[in-house]
Amino acid sequence: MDLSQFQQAVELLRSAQHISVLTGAGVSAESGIPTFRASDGLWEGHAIEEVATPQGYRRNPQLVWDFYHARREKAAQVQPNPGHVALAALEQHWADRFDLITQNVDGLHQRAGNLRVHELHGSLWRSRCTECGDIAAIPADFPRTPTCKLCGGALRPDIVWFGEMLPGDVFRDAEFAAVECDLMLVVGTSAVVYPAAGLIPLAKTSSRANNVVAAHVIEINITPSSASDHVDVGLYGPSGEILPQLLAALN
Ligand code: BV8
Ligand code: ZN
Repeated sequence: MDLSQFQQAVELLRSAQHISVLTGAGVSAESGIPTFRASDGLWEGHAIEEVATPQGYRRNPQLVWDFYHARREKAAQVQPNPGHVALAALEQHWADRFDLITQNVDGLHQRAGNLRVHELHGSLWRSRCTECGDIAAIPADFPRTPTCKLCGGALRPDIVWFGEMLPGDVFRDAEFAAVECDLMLVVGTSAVVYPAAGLIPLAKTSSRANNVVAAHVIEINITPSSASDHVDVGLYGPSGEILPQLLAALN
């Protein structure tokens, strides 16, 4: 990692008034959860269209549930890594001037202690009724083929699939956090999925009501991403190492 870039990142953190963080699958990689695109388009052996689209669910709801049951069981077995823990410590410091926007559905940010988490793509830990829309936490004794307790309708994972809208309230909060912040950390994302990736240029170009300084952007990734040309500082290495190093340099 480039030390002058690291020093620049520390200075930006020190002077930040409001921090927003955008995370992707890479922040959970060191916990043992496979990233989305490392598996050349196959996701744990499945084509994306089969398991992460409404068409795939309609075609074979059981296959989709088995895919998400397996990912939920895997997420239950792993622990937040030092990168997750460092992000929770950052929120402790900035409190209500800190927002964590995640594309991840594994719940590891919350398990590490983050409270202000905006889950853009839903959660492995919730179901949604295809009939009455009820959203419920998934219990330990969840059946393989689940039905709604309220109306008996078929349940689906409470996940945003390709071609589906993000939850309006969540995305609005995420946009607000991108506009409000004067520093955005972009951690472990290939930045190819929209509208999530659009939050990065939004942070850079937007200005807060009371001042014209738009946000600086720091990218933390093991390799450059689609966002790299637009970031102010790039720190390339594992986020589970870099985030704790940044935190230590602040203290
Ligand atoms: C929408 C479900 C429209 C949850 C996900 C053509 C047809 C249809 C749609 C589109 C199209 N073209 C564009 C679109 C829009 C589409 C899109 O953006 N497609 C992309 C692929 C081109 N977007 C959508 O469909 C969205 N909805 O547009 O609706 C609409 C409009 C009006 C009305 C109706 C509809 C919905 C997008 C959400 C899709 N759901 N997942 C789940 O099961 O997980 S997205 C999926 O990608 C995952 O959620 C994942 O989080 C997300 C982003 O990927 P990343 O998190 O970045 O993961 P990735 O593996 O790619 O990268 C990992 C990174 O980590 C890498 O950079 C790697 O270097 C780094 N890394 C690895 N290890 C480490 C590390 N970094 C640091 N440390 C490490 N140790
Ligand atoms: Zn129902």
